[in-house]
Amino acid sequence: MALLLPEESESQDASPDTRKGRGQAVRVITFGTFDLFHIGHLNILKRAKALGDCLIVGVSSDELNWRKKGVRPVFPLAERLALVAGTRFVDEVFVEESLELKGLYIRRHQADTLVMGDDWAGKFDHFSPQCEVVYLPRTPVISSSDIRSQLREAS
Ligand code: C2G
Repeated sequence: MALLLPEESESQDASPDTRKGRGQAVRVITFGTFDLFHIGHLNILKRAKALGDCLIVGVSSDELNWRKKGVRPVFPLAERLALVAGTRFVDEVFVEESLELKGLYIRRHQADTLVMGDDWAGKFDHFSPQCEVVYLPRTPVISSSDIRSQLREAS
């Protein structure tokens, strides 16, 4: 089942065939570049963690960003990994090498729930037989691309 959750609501699925229903730790996974780490990134990590007990984050490699989005992140991968891992909401980080490997990453990390911002709404619904898919509203106004443009204009 794919869900588009409003601000501050929680996923309620506690049926007996879910980890939550069995009283086990619920594993949540999310993905992103997290370049120029900002409040929108912190908010989604905080809200993703609130949907479970353990938050695992796939941080997109520099190569993936260049190949898929034509963008070179300002902060190198090692720093983006460290920033994400350094927040108190994140339990594990790994490198997302390919957008096409999401199914594998979800299985490998035994994720019960996939969380993405609603700029991705509908894009990952096909994973719903594998795990719950939740889209959270983006934090308004701020984005890494806007920060990049503002810095360019200011220089
Ligand atoms: N985000 C947000 N609010 C913002 C900006 C970003 O909620 N104002 C969310 C995005 O929706 C995403 C996460 O923060 O879920 C990471 O955002 P980006 O670093 O922009 O990630 P993106 O480049 O969209 O990469 O496999 C998917 C991609 O790697 C996602």
